[in-house]
Amino acid sequence: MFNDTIVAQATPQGLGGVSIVRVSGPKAIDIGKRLTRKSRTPKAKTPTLHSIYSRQNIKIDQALVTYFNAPHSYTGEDIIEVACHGNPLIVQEIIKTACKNGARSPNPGEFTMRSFINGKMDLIQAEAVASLIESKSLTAANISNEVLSGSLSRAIKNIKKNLIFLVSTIEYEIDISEESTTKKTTGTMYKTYKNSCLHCEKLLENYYGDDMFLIPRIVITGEPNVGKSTILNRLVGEDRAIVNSKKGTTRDSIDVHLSIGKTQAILVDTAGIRSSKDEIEIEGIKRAKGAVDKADIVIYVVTKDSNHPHFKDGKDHLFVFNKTDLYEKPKRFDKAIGVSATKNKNIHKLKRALSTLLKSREGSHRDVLITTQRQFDCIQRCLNFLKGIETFILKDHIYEPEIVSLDIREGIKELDVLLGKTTTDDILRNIFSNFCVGK
Ligand SMILES: Nc1nc2c(ncn2[C@@H]2O[C@H](COP(=O)(O)OP(=O)(O)OP(=O)(O)O)[C@@H](O)[C@H]2O)c(=O)[nH]1
Ligand SMILES: [Mg+2]
Repeated sequence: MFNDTIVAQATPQGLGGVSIVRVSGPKAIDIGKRLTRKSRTPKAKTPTLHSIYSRQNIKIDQALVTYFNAPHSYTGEDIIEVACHGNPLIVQEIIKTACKNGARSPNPGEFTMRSFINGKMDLIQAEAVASLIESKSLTAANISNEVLSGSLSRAIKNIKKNLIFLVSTIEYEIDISEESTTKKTTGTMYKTYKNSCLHCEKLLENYYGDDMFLIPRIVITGEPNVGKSTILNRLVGEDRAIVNSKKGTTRDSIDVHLSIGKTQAILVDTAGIRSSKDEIEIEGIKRAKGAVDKADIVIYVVTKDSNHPHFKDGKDHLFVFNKTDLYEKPKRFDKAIGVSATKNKNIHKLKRALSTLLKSREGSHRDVLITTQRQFDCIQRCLNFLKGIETFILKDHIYEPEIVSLDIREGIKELDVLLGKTTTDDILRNIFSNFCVGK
C-alpha cells in the first residue's frame, strides 16, 4: 500500500458536460469531506449529490461524489470520485483543494500502477487498460477487454502451472527418489512438456500487432476444375487468378484483398484437392490444406460430379455449387448456393451470404490473443528455454534432468516477468509511462 494520496482529472481536459476528478490514497476520505464540508464518511459505492467548496470555502459547484472503499476500488485504496460540471476552472480548484489537503499529482498511469502493486490486477491486465483506451476499432476494444478480464493471464498461469508440475516432479526424482522415473510419470511429463510448448506457440501465432491481424481470411477450396479461381475473380471483380480447363491449374495459394460493403477480408484461392503424383501439385495441395486450417471462413465449391464435402468443425462454411449454366444442382447438394461463375449468376447471393457471415464475426474474437511486444518477447523467451531441452525429454526417459529442470525454471521466470510477479522499476516505468496521467 502507498502512504501518499494522488489526485487527477480522469476525463479529458477542456470544457464538457461532466468532468471527473479522482482522488486515491489514505487521505481520500478526508479530502472528500473537505470538498463537501461534511463530517460523516460517505456510504461506499453510492453516488451522492453534494455542494463542492473551494479553498476559500466558496460554493463552486454541485457534483456527484462517489466513495469506493479499500480494497474494493480500482486502485485497491480508498477512492473519491467527484463528477463535477465540465469546466476546467472548477476541475482545477477541486484538484488544488485536494493538494492543499495532502494529495499530489500522480505520474502517468499511477492509478493503474497502484492497482497492479496492490494486487488488483497483474501486469498483463494493466497493459490491457492502456490498449483498451487506445483501441481504434470495436474488435480491438473487444480483444483488450478480454485480456483485461484475465483471458491471457489465465492462459499464462495454466502454462506456468504445468511447468511447475514438470519441474517439481523432476527435482523430486533428482533429490529423493533412488529409482529412475517410472514410465507412466515420464509419459505424463512428456505430454505436459509438449503441451506447454504448443500453448506458447499458439499464443505467439496470435500476436495482435495491428488491425491487419484481425482481417478475416476467406479460403476457397474444393476439387480441381470446379471453378474456384473463376469464383475468386468474380468476387474481386478482376482477373487475379489464372483460369484454365486443365485440372490442377492453380498450384500455389493466392491472397487477394476483398471488400464487401464496409468489411475488409483476405480472399485466398487454393490448389484443387485430389490425389496426385506430381511433386509440385502435392506441395500445392499441402499449402491448400494449410490455408483451410488457418481460414476463418471456408468457401467449399463443388460441381456436378464432385464428392460431398467434409466440413471442418469450428469454421464458418459457405457451400457453393458452381456451373449452374451447365448442370442443374443435384438433390445431394441441396444446401449449396447455386452459382455460375462464368455467367455471373447468383454471385450476388454468394456475396450477400459472405457479408452476413463477416458481419456476424465483427467485434468478437474467439482465441486468446497477446497484444504487446513485451508479452510476445516473454513468451518467446520462455519457449526458447523449453525448445532448448527438447532432445532431453523423451516419451520414456528424461536425460540430463538437472539441465532440464534449470531451463524449465528459466522458462517459468519469463512467465513471472510477464505476469509482473517479478519485475524491475525499468519495466514498470516503461509500461506505465505510456498511460495518461489520470489513468
Ligand atoms: N460453364 C462453366 N464453366 C465454368 C464455370 N466456372 C468455371 N468454369 C470453367 O471451369 C474450368 C476450371 O475453372 P477454374 O476456375 O480454373 O477452376 P479451379 O477450381 O480453380 O481449378 P484448379 O485450379 O485446377 O483447381 C475453366 O475452363 C472455367 O472457364 C461456370 O460457372 N460455368
Ligand atoms: Mg484454380
